[in-house]
Amino acid sequence: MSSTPLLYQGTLSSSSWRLRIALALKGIAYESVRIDISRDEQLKPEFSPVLPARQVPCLAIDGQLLYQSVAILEYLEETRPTPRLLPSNPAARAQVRAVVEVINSVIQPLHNTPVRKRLQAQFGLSVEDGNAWSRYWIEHRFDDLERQIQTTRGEYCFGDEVTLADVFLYPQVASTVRFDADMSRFPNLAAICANLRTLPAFRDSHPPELQ
Ligand SMILES: N[C@@H](CCC(=O)N[C@@H](CS)C(=O)NCC(=O)O)C(=O)O
Repeated sequence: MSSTPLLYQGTLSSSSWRLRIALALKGIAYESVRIDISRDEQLKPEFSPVLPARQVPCLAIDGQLLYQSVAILEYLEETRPTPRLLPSNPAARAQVRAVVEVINSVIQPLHNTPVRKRLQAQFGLSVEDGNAWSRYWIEHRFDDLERQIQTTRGEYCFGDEVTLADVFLYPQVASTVRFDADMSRFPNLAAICANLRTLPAFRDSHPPELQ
């Protein structure tokens, strides 16, 4: 395995986007392989040795293959702690991880491409109906995030230091344009993302399709 980290990432994949941001923030140089989820390339036999869960992202680093973005980001945080993306205070760390979990486990699975394709195949939904279904869940959960972050935010989700909460929020919000979510309902989330976009690690992380 090469000593340069290798990121297996998906076109338009918000989970992969989190890693691009964190790798840039931590100054880790890497190479990457792009996998087209819309064409189900993650299911190709040639990728099965490197995508254990047949999902992206996966990161080959330090002689091992890691998958699941939360696990990968925690690994990077432990092995390359500068700059810190998790606060040192345990209560603050739990708050950051809670936002991470809402985005990772509650929101993203409900707009994952194969989930929307399954709605079409099993229930005969149109692409537009599938997008509307995802949009409903995104906006429903953004209502909660908007309220929570109102009390913790500064420039970013938690005060004026970038944390993993921002690393997860930014791609989630930026991807949401694909589902026509009404961001005017979420002024705190929108303002935080505008602030994040001034930072090169966030600004330069967009996939070509979502500049
Ligand atoms: N919780 C996982 C989510 C991974 C995930 O859902 N990845 C999507 C792209 S964002 C994917 O690979 N979709 C194809 C599939 O599920 O078959 C992570 O954070 O790594």
